[in-house]
Amino acid sequence: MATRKKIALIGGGNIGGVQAQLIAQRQLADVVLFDVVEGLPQGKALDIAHALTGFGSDVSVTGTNDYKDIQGSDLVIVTAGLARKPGMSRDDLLKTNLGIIKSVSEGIAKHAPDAIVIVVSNPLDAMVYALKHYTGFPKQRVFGMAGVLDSARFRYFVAQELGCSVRDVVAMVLGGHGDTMVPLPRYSSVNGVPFTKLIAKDKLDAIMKRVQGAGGEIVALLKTGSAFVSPAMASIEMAEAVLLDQKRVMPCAAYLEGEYGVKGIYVGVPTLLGAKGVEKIYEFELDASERALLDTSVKAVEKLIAEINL
Ligand code: TXD
Repeated sequence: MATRKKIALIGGGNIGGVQAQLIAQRQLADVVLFDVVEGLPQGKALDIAHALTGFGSDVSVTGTNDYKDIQGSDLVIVTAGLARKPGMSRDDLLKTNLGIIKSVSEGIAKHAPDAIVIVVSNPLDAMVYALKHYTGFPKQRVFGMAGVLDSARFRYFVAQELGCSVRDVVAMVLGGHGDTMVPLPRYSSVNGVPFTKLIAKDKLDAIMKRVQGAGGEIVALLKTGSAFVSPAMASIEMAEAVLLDQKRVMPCAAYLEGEYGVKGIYVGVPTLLGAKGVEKIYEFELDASERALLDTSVKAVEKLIAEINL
């Protein structure tokens, strides 16, 4: 008899709490919320558990400060780390979050050595690279959440512009999770009609600029942290693709070994997500301007990864 899958959420902060709630509401898996702050994961888990009756959900939701409790997790999602404050770039989090990712990697490698790991912590492209390095897990089992959020933002802004349902809008965003990310309007469409055929260039350029700055826009408004519902939702869409073996085609930060002419770093590319993690990387032709934008983004990621010097 198939038993329920198990997800460990490493980081019980703003995003972790929403992730736990979404997993419970969707009855996706049993969930263990881990954090280093005493009481935080336990309190959030208990609160969500008290809502299971309302959700009509029978998953188990627990909180812990002990890595032993993540034993046997099929999937681990990592949000451990500091979030941005106004005026901070994602890169400003590098040194602090690198130390956190090192300790998190040790806990995962010891207690969930066969798990698939989705990294969310910023600066994303460097943190996912560091976690793969520290855990020694194969590239298929370690990947980052960025493009699903960035493309969700792209889809939302286009749906708003056209007054159509978000369900009929698909979008592709490549590259690093930063200001140099590469929205691809040519490969984004409303029911098959490319954005470039539906929206005037100046308006589309303004939308793409807003997508690149969307994280910072929320940080400036919230003042005390960064986006958390939309990143949680994006990571749970990826978690579902893995745990339900959905073979979704989603932009993920994946480890490249020659794809798109890139070697040895994580970059956002279209991937096939299923039970084994990143099961395939899709390469498609880019025109000269798209290629130039991707090269700029790759250079930004390479610079960041060089700084962590692993
Ligand atoms: O698209 C994306 N990938 C980004 C990611 C979108 C938005 C936010 N992005 C990043 O996720 C953000 O810049 C942060 O680096 C992470 C988590 O964001 P969140 O908003 O959840 O931050 P919080 O609320 O500060 O939560 C972080 C938790 C907090 O409860 C700490 O106690 C915990 O991390 N923490 C740890 N957990 C485990 N182990 C260690 N060592 C640890 N240190 C701190």
